[in-house]
Amino acid sequence: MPFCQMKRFLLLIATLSLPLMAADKPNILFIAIDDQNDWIGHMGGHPMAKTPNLDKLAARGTSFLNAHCNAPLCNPSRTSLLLGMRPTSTGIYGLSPWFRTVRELKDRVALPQHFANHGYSSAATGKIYHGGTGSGAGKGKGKKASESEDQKPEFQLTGPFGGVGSKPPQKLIPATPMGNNPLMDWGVWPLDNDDTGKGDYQVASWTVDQIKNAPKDKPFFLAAGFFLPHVPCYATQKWFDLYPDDDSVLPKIFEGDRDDTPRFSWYLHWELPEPRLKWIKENNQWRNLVRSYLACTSFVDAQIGRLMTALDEAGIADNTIIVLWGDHGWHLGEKGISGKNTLWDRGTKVPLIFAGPGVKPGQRCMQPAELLDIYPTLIELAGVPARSDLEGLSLTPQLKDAQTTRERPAITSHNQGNHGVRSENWRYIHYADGTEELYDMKNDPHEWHNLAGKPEHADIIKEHQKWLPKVDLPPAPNSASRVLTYDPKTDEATWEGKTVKRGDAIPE
Ligand SMILES: [Ca+2]
Ligand SMILES: [Ca+2]
Repeated sequence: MPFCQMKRFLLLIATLSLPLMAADKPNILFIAIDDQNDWIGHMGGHPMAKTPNLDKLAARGTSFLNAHCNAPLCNPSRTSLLLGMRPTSTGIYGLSPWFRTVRELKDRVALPQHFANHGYSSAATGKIYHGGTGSGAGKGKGKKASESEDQKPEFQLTGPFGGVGSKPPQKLIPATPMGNNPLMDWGVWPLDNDDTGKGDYQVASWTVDQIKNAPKDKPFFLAAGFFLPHVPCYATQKWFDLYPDDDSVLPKIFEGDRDDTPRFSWYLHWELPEPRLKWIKENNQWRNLVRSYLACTSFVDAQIGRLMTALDEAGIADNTIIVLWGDHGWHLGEKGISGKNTLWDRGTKVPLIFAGPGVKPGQRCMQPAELLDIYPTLIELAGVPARSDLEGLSLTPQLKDAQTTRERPAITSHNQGNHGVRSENWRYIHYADGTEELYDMKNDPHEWHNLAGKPEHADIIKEHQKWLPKVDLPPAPNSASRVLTYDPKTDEATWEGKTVKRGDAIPE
């Protein structure tokens, strides 16, 4: 048989056998946690963090303890993960635009769509994309996906939006600087210890229903996106009771830590609703914030436990790949700030756990991994057709043997020209104005002592510079919120449309 006829014949066989093969494929349970740093029991980011369900999930699979987001902010991180492209390749750096409004990305096949195109049913609830299950990014900025009616849905079926849920009538903490944003709040809520009114509780309930009623003739791609511990960090009293009400909960900080970080590091989070540590301390909110964040993490952990129980009870745990990820880290006083938008481990390191068929249980992997690796990894694990347009690396070698070297470091970008390169032992940061940081992560895991500029480390820096993105696009049209640009000719930065000059005082 001539080659092209043979190819056509094989294609026919493949097409005919598709429904049968699809039923044999593993399900995917895709779990996202918003703003979750490494304060997870087995990850060791906080010695008191109580996450028994995430630890059980990790024991059933492989947990990456050196995994990093590709952008330290919701919209760009999630866009990168779900498209399998670096933020520097999409130009999506801010909370807007929703990527479907960008001409080059409009028809790009996102991860859940790829699975739906290959025999999977796809469903989602809560915060998967920045705009939930696939509408526009942000409120009032950028276009909603519904404006382009020919657009394929991101998911075939969508559930509740989730989000904050039950809210106190007014903020529980004093007015915060830089705009007193209503999201900047935390504390015990609701007061009656009832969790059922919380958005994340409803997200879990809907997901449990989907698991119970999953069709038997088709594998599923089911996505559950939890909102907490994103601010406002409201949790009921029982979750606070897991943590001592004293200063032993506070993270370690180093006074004067920012003395050796370049001024440009401030530009990345120049003016934000998230209060600085100075305000948090002055208003006696540090312990409250830390306990609130931990309480929310434990609450979300319990919701994830409900999903795992549902999988066990439905008898499909053995045929379901679970992937769990956080979209970026969060500072709780470290380096003088709260919030995200940084290129240090506290801002970039995230939980990343795989469990299920093809994943060796009980492994901890120290190799650097990136969230955009999830797309090619799931493709390989599930045996759906590969794609040639993905920028991540499949982690299946590490899922079989956690010691296997991954051929490159993890790279996080926050706007054009600002990149963090995280290898097994080092973190190198390059800012748009050419300033740099280097940390010895083995001996200085809190990144307190910037070694850039010391001649003995010139080779290490050079080695890490090799990995700076070769494609480094300016912001996509209609970019807004957390967008930073820099003009080397004038040495002026522009943060959210406002010029920042060398002499300007750092906003508090
Ligand atoms: Ca987020
Ligand atoms: Ca320092």
